[in-house]
Amino acid sequence: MNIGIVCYPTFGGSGVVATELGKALALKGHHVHFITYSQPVRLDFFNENLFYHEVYIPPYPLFQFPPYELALASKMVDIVQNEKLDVLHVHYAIPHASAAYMAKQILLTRGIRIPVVTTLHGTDITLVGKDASYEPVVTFSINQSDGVTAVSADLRKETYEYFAIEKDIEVIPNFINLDRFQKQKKEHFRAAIAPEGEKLLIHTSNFRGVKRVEDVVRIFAGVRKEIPAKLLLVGDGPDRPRIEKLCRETGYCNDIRFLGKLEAVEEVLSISDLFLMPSEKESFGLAALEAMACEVPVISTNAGGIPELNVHGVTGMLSEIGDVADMVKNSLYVLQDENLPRFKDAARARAEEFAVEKILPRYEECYQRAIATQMATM
Ligand code: GMT
Repeated sequence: MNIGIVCYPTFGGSGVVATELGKALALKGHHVHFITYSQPVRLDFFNENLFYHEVYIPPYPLFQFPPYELALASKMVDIVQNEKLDVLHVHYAIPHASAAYMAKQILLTRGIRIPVVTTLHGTDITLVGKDASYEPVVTFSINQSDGVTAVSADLRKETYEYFAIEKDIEVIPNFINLDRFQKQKKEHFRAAIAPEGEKLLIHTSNFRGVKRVEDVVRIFAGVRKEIPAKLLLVGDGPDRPRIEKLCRETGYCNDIRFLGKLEAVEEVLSISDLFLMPSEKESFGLAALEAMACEVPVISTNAGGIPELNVHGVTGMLSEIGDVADMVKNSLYVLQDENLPRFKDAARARAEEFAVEKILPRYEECYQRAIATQMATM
């Protein structure tokens, strides 16, 4: 198949999923065309089946807000027509689904039919999308898609609750490349960071409000009061200054390290004992899946789709949003030497259920169905 993938090129979960999907499809022999405003960060190799098309917005003094959606739709028209795409797969509804609708209508006037598959990732539905500023366009463009997928059953439920959706939404969960995300031998690295054999806790995110990174620091402080431990914070974002201040206030500043945006996150996950995900919203929790693949159990909230991944008492433990005391108690339980090995093994075993090889065929089937649905309307 000739597949167009539209996504955000950043470290965010939707961009990572879209890029890993495109890479896996290309390795299977499909031709994959990425259409984004810059090279996706996870597009770290090329083969003969991978193509990248940059969306360019010519600057003009009148544009206080550059019209990205129009430039994107125009680029989609160009690539679908000239590269003879069979299907367009857009990740994150805003503004990709509506841009795809516009491209589809323009192409129709040229006698070209292109099926569009929209994948809903999370905040495009649960936070941004349901805001009245976007809701009518999001509802319309989801309903105009030929195939719609959501990354968890919870996200599908929320989409039906918040929007008047007439389409069937298929749940296709996030997936993981187990060759890359596996425990690596990095003992020298661990010895440098935790020389006294301290337990290592880790959190990775974009440091936004929904991630509740303050709770990460409070959980760590509670654990640190009881046992020797260190905290690794991976990522960056708007909440970082507040988090740094809180770290100083806990008195454990010297046990907390900010590592910034790391590409080889699997290397630090490999030396960690416990992953903290106290999110307020999380449609799936790709970061937790990456940790589990590296044999790191997860202390999380029960928000959104997290319980569809993290199994309470098996791969980690779940608490109510904001219940820091419970998350401290759970962390100390999982970290006990008699408990940790079985949690680590179970985390890896659970991650294996989401191997890319298992999930990829479901996207291929989804494309085939979208193409067939389009044909049936001709
Ligand atoms: O909020 C983020 O972490 C970024 C966001 C995105 O769309 O880029 O992530 C969402 O999509 C991921 C991939 O499907 C999911 O694993 C995350 O759970 C989801 N984040 C939220 O729902 C907050």
